[in-house]
Amino acid sequence: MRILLYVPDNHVTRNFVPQLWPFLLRQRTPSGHDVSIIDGNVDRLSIPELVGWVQDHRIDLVGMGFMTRMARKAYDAAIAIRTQTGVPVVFGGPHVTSLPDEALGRTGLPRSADAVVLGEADETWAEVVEDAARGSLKEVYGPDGHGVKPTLEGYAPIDWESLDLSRFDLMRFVPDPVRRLFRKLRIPYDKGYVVPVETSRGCPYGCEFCTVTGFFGRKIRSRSNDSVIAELLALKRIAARTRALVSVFFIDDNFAIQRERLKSLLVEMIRQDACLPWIAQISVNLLDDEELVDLIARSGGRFIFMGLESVDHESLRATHKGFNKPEEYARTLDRLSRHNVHAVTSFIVGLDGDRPGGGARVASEVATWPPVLPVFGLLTPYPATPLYERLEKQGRLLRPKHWLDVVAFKGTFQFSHMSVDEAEGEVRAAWRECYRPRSFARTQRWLVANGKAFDVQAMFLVARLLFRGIYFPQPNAWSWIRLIGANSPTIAHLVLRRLLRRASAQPVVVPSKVDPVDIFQGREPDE
Ligand code: B12
Ligand code: SF4
Repeated sequence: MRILLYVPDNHVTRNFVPQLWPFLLRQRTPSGHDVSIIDGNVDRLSIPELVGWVQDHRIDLVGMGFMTRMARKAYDAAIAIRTQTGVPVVFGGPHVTSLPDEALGRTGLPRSADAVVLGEADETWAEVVEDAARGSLKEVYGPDGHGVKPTLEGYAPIDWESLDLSRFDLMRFVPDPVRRLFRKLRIPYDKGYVVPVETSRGCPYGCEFCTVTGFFGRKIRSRSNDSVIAELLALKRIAARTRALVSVFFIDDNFAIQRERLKSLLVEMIRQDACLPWIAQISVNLLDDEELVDLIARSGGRFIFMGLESVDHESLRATHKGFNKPEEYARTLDRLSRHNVHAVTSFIVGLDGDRPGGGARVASEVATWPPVLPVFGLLTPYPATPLYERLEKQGRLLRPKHWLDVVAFKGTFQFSHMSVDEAEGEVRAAWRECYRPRSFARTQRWLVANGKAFDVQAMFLVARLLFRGIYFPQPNAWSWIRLIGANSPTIAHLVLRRLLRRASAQPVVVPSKVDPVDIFQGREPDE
């Protein structure tokens, strides 16, 4: 059979990190079948284009996996494929696991999938493919409707070396003049990839809004260190072969949830020279450990994504996240920053303790910390979460099927101390305050005053421009020019300092092969 694994886009943001599931399932497809992958977040095909692709490539089976906010696109695309080509469509992933009946046409919506796979499909996918090849797909895969929880002990490394990653090359978005500037600044990369790698699944914390504990379970399952190291070494080979800056996104829900296991992995990475710059998600409470932070830094850890959610105890308690202690945030961020590890701090607006003025309050707290990349979202009740169930019982859901009509940053339920308009306004206020030109300038001043290298300064500047662009989309070149103009003093400061330093240094030959970790190492090549 010819199989297409398709990731529907979310209409709103693009993301250029490949989704892991299609690569994982491709590897678990029994031999004798051809698997193609289209990630709609990168190749944003319209539905007619997708149907045309399925016909042109004579596809026999389509698999789609999606989060809640992509469900509408998935349903519409699947209906078009099924009715116009007759090719069967199988759904999997967190949304369909929560609401299988919706896709099977049992809730009043037209049927969109021939079959749904509940939970983790590592072990059920081969059966699905074989059933499809025989023309006898079942409607539902997964025991008792609860899904399978595979052990990750025998997890084979994803064979990234045999895959074409060019669609995910981030450097292709860099305009030529900027590339030339990169060369002048001796940034030695032709390509840039962020590759997802998982080492464990599960999280015991059970925050009220999160689907992870329900979907992956409280019990942590992990891969062997050897399997992870083999994958990292293969990525290092890709980096060296293609002059690419390959960064790894460890997509584990809570990378440090088993601290000793993580430490042993990081020690092995260092020992076996399997370090690449990496990003991971770690709860802030788990970073109160100097040894761990030191290992994170030495193994290539550069950014930690942490769900701080709020700076208010009441709001944190309301969402079952009382283990976050706002009074400890600054100390932890400072510890990270001393090791040249930085944080993407995620906040949720609209928690039950939140009140008008909260957006500005968070922004003023953030301004007192070492620089971070703050992101803000409006609390959204995802199906099958304790939050969804509570709000439903309390009669507070304003759009109970909000995924059928996703509007970014739009309220979907009645907040406890704010109107919907007020809550939406607080999100806007938080973004605006944290991404004002003066906040860019403050970040740059702090980095210089604290002796952070050019690479770190540049990384912050670029990341802050991109993050700002996600919330305040820059629809055309002119709006980017205005944004860059507004921040031109900061940009000029950064570039001039670099050029002046270079002018005063001896000429250095650009190395043909550079360890990708170097660029983020916190030291400058000419120092
Ligand atoms: C990495 C990640 C991201 C990355 C995505 C980049 C990337 N390339 O992966 C980033 C940081 C950008 C991101 C953003 C968001 N994310 Co996210 N993210 C994750 C995370 C941590 C890992 C995803 C992953 O790869 N998991 C490992 C793979 C193996 O698991 P899987 O994808 O579930 O696949 C398995 C099964 O589901 C199934 N399966 C999946 N698809 C298919 C398809 C078929 C055909 C079959 C048979 C089986 C199958 O089999 C797979 C193997 O067992 C998950 C949490 C988690 N642990 O999954 C959240 C998660 C997916 N994200 C979530 C959310 C809410 C978001 C955001 C909306 C947050 C926000 N408010 O902005 C955004 C939306 C981004 C967007 N593009 O629209 C939710 C989704 C909940 C839901 N019901 O929709 C999750 C589950 C976390 C949570 N807190 O609940 N995310
Ligand atoms: S700590 Fe993170 S992954 Fe775990 S339940 Fe809370 S939000 Fe979800």
